[in-house]
Amino acid sequence: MMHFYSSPGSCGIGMRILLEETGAPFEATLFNLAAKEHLNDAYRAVNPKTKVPALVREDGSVLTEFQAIAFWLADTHPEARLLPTDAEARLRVMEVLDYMVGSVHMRGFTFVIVPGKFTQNPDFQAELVAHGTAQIATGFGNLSEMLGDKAYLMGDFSIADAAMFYMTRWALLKGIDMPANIAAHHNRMLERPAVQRAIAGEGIEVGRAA
Ligand SMILES: N[C@@H](CCC(=O)N[C@@H](CS)C(=O)NCC(=O)O)C(=O)O
Repeated sequence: MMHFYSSPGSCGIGMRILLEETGAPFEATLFNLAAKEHLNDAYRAVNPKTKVPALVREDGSVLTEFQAIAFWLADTHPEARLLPTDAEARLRVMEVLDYMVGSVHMRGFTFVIVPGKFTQNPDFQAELVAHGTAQIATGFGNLSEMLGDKAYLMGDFSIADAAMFYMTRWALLKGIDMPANIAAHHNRMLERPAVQRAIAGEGIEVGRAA
């Protein structure tokens, strides 16, 4: 059986949603990142990058990085319809996923949520939070344009929506404003049974957007 490594409250919720969407059986190990539970030798042997999410597949091989795991899950579970089949549309999914993970998450939310990873100086931390907050505003602005009046980023649900959900959850927790269509996307995601199972599995609270 596959083994999923995550942490409640992390970006791992996005991947767990996709696992639940496939219906594939998996076991999970959940780390408390703040307590540095993921920085142990056993997990270093699984994922030397010591990040979550990571997925150990049935054959024992390990996949890391959100985009890679998501594309693999989608391609190996075509019946779950997590990715368009058209080459151009798949490329657009890759494009928006990379933007969300590489820019909005890494250059935005990371600075807002864990500025203490970068500096112990409270003034510098405040600058990082301000910088991250501005990056998130730009990011949500661009994502709002991409979403438009569609139900999901690509029209139909895809792996990209799971990534946006982990960030809309963080935005709610941090009191960060979201454009109305992004807030509606968050609430729409909450209606999906796979999202509800993933939230229960990670044991987290997820609010509705106003
Ligand atoms: N590029 C990685 C990023 C994953 C990542 O940054 N995960 C965070 C949680 S949201 C993490 O593992 N943090 C623990 C740490 O940095 O020690 C991906 O796309 O999966």
